[in-house]
Amino acid sequence: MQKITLTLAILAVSYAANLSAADKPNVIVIMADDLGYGDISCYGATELSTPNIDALAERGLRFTQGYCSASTCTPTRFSFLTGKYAFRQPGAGIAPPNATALIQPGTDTIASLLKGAGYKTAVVGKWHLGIGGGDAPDWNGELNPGPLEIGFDYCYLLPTTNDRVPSVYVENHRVVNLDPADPLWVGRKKPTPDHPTGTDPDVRAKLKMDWSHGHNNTVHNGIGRIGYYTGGHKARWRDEDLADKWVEKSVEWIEKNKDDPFFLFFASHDLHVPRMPHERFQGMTKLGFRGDSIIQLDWCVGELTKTLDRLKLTDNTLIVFCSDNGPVLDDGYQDGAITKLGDHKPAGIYRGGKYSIYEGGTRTPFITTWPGKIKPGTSDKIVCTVDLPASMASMVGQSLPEDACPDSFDVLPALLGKSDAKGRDHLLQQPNKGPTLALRVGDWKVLSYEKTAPHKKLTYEKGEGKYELYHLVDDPSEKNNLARANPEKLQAMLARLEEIKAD
Ligand code: NG6
Ligand code: CA
Repeated sequence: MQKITLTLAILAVSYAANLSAADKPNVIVIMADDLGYGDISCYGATELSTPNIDALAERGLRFTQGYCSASTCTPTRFSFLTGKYAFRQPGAGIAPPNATALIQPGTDTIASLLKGAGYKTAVVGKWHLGIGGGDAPDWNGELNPGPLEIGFDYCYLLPTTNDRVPSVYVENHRVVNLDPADPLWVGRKKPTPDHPTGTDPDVRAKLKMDWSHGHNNTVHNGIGRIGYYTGGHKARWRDEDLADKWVEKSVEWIEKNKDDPFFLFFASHDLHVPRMPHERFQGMTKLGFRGDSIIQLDWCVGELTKTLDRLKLTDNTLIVFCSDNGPVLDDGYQDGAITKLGDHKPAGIYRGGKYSIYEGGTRTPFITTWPGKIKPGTSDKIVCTVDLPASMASMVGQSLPEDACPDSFDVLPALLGKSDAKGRDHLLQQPNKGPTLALRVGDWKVLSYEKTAPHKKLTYEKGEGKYELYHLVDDPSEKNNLARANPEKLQAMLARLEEIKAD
């Protein structure tokens, strides 16, 4: 590991030697939520159109083998920020409403590395990595530690997810608009017998969007949530307004920081459930609110790129567009995602989706643009969100501290579409938390089910056996398990997986 770190550091320094100050571009990472490989038109969707995301692909590089590191949110976001696979970190599964900060102050992150290189840094949107310390977040007091303790100068957050309580914004260390006379309480049990929940038949009959599984605790904005909360009424948001808020806060922050190099992590909640886009987007597709949320996401991308144009920052900004995991249709609400699906293929040709260890879980849209620096086209290099910390550090000439970002590879040449770029030669894939893991090496992929997968119920398919082996070029949809037919390859792949786990 040390050798790799040292090599990365040397690479970073040598690359940095060729850089001038003008080569410290602004960096915006736009991470969509639950967006699948086939969900946008530049990746083959025909039932809806995403002109603003397509425009990124037209003037940039569209990756056909771009991955997120897990098929659920918290582990992917953890790995994206820290450059470390989430299976190495205890507690890095899907975070519950009252989770405290998963990434401890002082941890090197993509934000701290860029900050160290003189960048202004911000995260706007979904966090879902826990916030605050102690036994539970102090929702009425200081929410510390949080993003500000791991390299971000500013944050405006949905602290958990849009289906988890509390339905409030957090700005830096505080809940926004919280009235001390109406304190916020978040817990795991109904606080009073008359507390409105989605399981009460009278309440359920009046819901704006009914639940299908889970999501029947506290009702807010006519929608049942995961977890219970009371109070904080003035602080509560409407689902319909979230996307507008992310754009408003991002634009404000970009305007304020336009004279310095900046890094913005734009963490959209679209298209995570409950899919309740703004009224102006409702009904824009024939796919129901899942499709309409994709249009809302596309609108956000358009607002960000328009802002860069207006401020004349486009040519000096590297945008990375990606997703946190693959697609899911029914994720707990009856929103028409299944009934209105028609010919739309959320994961494209890939098997599985969110929660799954198959390609559909992690092979997701991945686009880089930097006009004048990245030649437009497509790339089949393997890149992953976990590589962004090392790659961005390399770009700005920051060497990685020892032991920082251990699983993050410098794939900058691949991200920039350099002709001699290699990308990754191997990649570990994870559903939520261990022990099910997959390893891709070159064109081969092994799936190892050591115990029951954590989300068996929700996974699109079950494993055919304890191990599966696929040749991804001959069989991209992972239909033909070669484990029994090719025991030597299987053993070699499993041995490599064990090596990486022990690293
Ligand atoms: C699951 C939720 C699902 C979603 C997911 C996290 C139920 C039944 N399912 O536990 O709706 O919230 O967690 O999604 O409650 S993620 O994209 O943030 O990982
Ligand atoms: Ca997600």
